[in-house]
Amino acid sequence: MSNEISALQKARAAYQPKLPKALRSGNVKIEFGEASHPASDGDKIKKLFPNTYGQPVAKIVEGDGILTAQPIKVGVVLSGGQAPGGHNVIAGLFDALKAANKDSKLYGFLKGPGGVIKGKYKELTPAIIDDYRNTGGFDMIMSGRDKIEKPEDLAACKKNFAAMGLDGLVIIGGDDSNTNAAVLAEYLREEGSKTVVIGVPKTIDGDMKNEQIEASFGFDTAAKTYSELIGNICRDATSAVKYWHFIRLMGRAASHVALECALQTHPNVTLVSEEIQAKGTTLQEIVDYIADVICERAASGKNYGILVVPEGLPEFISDIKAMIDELSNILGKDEAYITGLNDHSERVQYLSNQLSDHSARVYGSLPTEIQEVLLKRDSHGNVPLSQVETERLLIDLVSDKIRMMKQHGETEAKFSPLAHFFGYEGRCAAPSNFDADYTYSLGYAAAQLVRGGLTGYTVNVQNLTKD
Ligand code: FBP
Repeated sequence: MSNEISALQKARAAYQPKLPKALRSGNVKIEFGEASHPASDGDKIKKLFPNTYGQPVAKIVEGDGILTAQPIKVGVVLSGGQAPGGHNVIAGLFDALKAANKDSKLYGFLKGPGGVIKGKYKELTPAIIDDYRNTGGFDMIMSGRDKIEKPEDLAACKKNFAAMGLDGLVIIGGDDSNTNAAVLAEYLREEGSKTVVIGVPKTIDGDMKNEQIEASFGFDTAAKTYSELIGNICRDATSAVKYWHFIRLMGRAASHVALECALQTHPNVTLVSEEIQAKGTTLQEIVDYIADVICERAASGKNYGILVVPEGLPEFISDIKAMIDELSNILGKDEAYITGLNDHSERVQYLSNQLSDHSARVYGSLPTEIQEVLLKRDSHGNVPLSQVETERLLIDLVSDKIRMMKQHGETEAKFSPLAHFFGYEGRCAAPSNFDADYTYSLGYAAAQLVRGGLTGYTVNVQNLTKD
């Protein structure tokens, strides 16, 4: 690949992300507020995190504080799925550390948490950082989905940090990775290590939100990128007037991406998993609903349209969810045996005998590829939903339904479907100005928490657009 960068890349590289007023002043302190407490399971969490539970809310404000101005060494790791702005978190962290003391050092752990456990890292120099400012992707140091939770992995981290003389580690990741950050922070404090751990919430899925976190970074850019693609398809559909486009969007269990894109592009049908779950809708009811819309549009001469479906949908359809839960239980007990079976049909036969009658019927009605995907779990126990081609499943089932309706003379609809999946196309787009500013500020703020010696905190920036 050539090292030449395009005019657009040059313009993005020159963009100076905006910081909130307090961070801009260069003179900050940390103000402590009320003790924090989890929304649920307080007692259980307190037992698991005796050293870091209930720490006071910390706010970074302008003023003279006791944040260290000594040179410090900080590590950073990108974890989980790519999200636009990850590089700017690192750039913000780097700039803040250097602004406090030019001799401070930032090390990037390679390929996600696995790099932290193995002690694989590189020093991040000004030249490296400059190459990646305002760019999408996580390729500066790459990402991974390993967990840091086994006793030997935690001990390996402590050893690596001691050898590096690390004052702090910043973990940029989703809910699973921030759980990792909390576990590591607790362990290191218990062990008397000087390394503090700070989490930065990231995911395009938009489902890491609470009173403090208004949005997770990457969501804004990803939703805009997918919306542009969907908008183009809408125009194509109304130009060609002959295709129904079934578009699946990434977002794991949450429908936030699908809903945001629907608000931006107005497709004919948008399925929202949370609504489907709340109503207890079955797969057949969804298929009937889609077929009705297609037939109604056909009756007014429109044999084309757009349907948007969130990737997490299967887990929210009542009968499929029940079947996935049963499968998870069976896999929990017999995974080695099931994956050891050579043949797909042997696996289906075995599972059909173990599943309840209804779930066995639902499982049996799915295409082979989907049956196989539902047997996989990632290292955090999630079904790899991005591999379930829900749009194709719906196309198959809706086609059957319309064929039957035609046979009964109930419709004259012409149904020519096309399937699309947008996920990886949006996760590494250049960050929007919002994500570029937000992530740079997150990194800048994380540096202040490390300078303050805080551990077990998740960083957040509020009211970014206000002064
Ligand atoms: P995170 O939860 O790690 O942010 O991942 C987000 C995501 O993009 C999901 O939307 C998607 O289901 C998943 O990653 C895909 O995972 P992978 O990158 O392992 O294929």
